[in-house]
Amino acid sequence: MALTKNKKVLDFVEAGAELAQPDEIVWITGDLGQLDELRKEAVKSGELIKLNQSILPDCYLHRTKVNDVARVEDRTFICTKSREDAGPVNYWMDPKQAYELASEIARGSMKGRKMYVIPYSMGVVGSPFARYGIEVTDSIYVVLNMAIMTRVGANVLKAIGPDGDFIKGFHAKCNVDAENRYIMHFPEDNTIISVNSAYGGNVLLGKKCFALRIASYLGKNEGWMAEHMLILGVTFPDGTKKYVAAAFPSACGKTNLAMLVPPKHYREKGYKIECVGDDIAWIRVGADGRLWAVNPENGFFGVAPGTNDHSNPNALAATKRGTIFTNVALDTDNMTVWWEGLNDDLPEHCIDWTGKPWDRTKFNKKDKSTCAAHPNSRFTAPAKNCPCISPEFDSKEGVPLSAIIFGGRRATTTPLVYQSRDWNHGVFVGSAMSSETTAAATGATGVLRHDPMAMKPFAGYHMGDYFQHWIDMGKAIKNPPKIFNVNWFRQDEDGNFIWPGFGDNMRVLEWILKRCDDAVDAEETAIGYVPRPQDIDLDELDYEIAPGHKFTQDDLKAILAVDKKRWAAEAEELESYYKNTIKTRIPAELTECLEKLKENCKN
Ligand code: GTP
Ligand code: SPV
Ligand code: MN
Repeated sequence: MALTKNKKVLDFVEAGAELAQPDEIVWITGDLGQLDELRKEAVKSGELIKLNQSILPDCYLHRTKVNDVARVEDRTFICTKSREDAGPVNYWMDPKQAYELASEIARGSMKGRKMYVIPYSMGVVGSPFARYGIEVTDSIYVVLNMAIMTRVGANVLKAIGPDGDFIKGFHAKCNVDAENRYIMHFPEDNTIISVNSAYGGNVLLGKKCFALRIASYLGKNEGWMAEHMLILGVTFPDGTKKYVAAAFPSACGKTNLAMLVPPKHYREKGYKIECVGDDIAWIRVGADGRLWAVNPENGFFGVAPGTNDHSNPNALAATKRGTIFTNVALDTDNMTVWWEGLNDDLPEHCIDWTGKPWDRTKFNKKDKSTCAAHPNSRFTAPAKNCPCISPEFDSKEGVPLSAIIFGGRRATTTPLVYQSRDWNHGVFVGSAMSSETTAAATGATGVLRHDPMAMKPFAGYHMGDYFQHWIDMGKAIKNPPKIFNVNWFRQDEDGNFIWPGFGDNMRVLEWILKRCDDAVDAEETAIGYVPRPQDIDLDELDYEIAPGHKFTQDDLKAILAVDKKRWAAEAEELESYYKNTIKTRIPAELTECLEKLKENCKN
């Protein structure tokens, strides 16, 4: 039975049903009993595998088709009337053609299936930040994931009201045919259509599709920002708190930084990190002239491989109940999960992510085809499970930002940390980001590409206009956060990470926060302010870059150094990206910064 009298909602659901022709329409109420029934149904059909309920209560495993394991950037479209408005780094399709194509693919695709109607909120229901959506889908996996990742149910319909608007999302898994997979966005119609996939980022339409692509477009028009950023809170020994947002590309460390456990001597002094969000931030200018951020999500869709008790104990703890695992390995001795980097106890009896028996004697870390879990295997865990979740997680106003951090995966060139000179230079630093590609999207990994503000795959409009929006926002912020860039991923000649990373990133965070208070000096270099090596706390640091090679202050010096030759080449490359890719819509403020960088790198 329909849960609302809102005609726009009813018309949208009816149109979806008319097209896809499901046997039945089921409204998701948010009722726990209803979700329980759906879990049972999914276990019966094999869509979910029930895990050991005494070790992992309410946890399930799901395996996708092998052709459907990551976001598909080349099948993700921004469908604006004018091609120019989608800009140079998005794939574009004419909206009329896109609607026709999607209709053709989805027509009759839910025959013999049920269509679920999910009313969901991005943000706390009733908060000034909150935006509402309705996703219709034929996948129970999508329903159960959305129920973790967003706030779902009848109260959302109430908040939309009898005449309110919402973001329309239509998902049909069809035959999960990679050749007919399309993730289409219609920012001018507040509409998203996704067909022939059942993988997270392509089908949990509240996440990347709505909260970044559609929301970035709304933000540009309404004067706010939707960013691919974690939000964390730092508590200082004197009890004060500061908040930081950080944009890193997919699988480049947001979840890990958001839940960081500081080294022992920091904890003993009274430092604490709390997580507000691990992937998306919606940001507005507050009445006090500062930037205020909320996390519009309600759960974590986190990368499993590499997550362990040392790297991210908080994320691991969050996955111990009420979690859906996707494409990890199944330890059949005790019906628990395993992935590369969880521990050294390779399970003896194990089913790999493709559903085949796994032979641990053939395992070779460097060869992906021998891995038990897919490199982009994920956990969907409720945010409330996280031991370090911030008390501000549910705040309707959000948290004020002291710093914004950009960062990428760069084996060379980019130092461990540097600070921009001011807001506009910070925007330039974000626009100049490049990062090595990861398994979070299909295609080759480890390829260096431009990924401005970690938004290359997520800005729902022209990248040049997006840069301009950042510049314009700067004019509206009386008390802007300071902007930094970090790189945890510098490598030695043998490919070892030089910086210890993870909890030890606290040492860099501390310097960043001191800079926000003007409490520490820095060296001015060609690219911005870099720490003096003695200002990064290396106390009790015990890290081996390679067997027999302990990390010392010389290694720190090496990863703080600014190599002008490399940066001259970097600037030249960036110039070509601006000129040949972004072309006409580059703000003058950014070309000025580029000219200054080129000048600074001479001789
Ligand atoms: P998305 O969910 O795709 O947006 O990824 P994310 O940015 O949240 O990345 P996440 O924190 O899940 O980390 C991705 C991978 O990078 C994992 O395998 C981590 O173990 C690894 N990683 C994270 N932080 C660090 C770090 O400081 N140093 C090193 N060497 N690896 C890290
Ligand atoms: C990312 O790829 O940045 C993710 C995972 O956070 S997905 O939801 O698939 O986009
Ligand atoms: Mn992400």
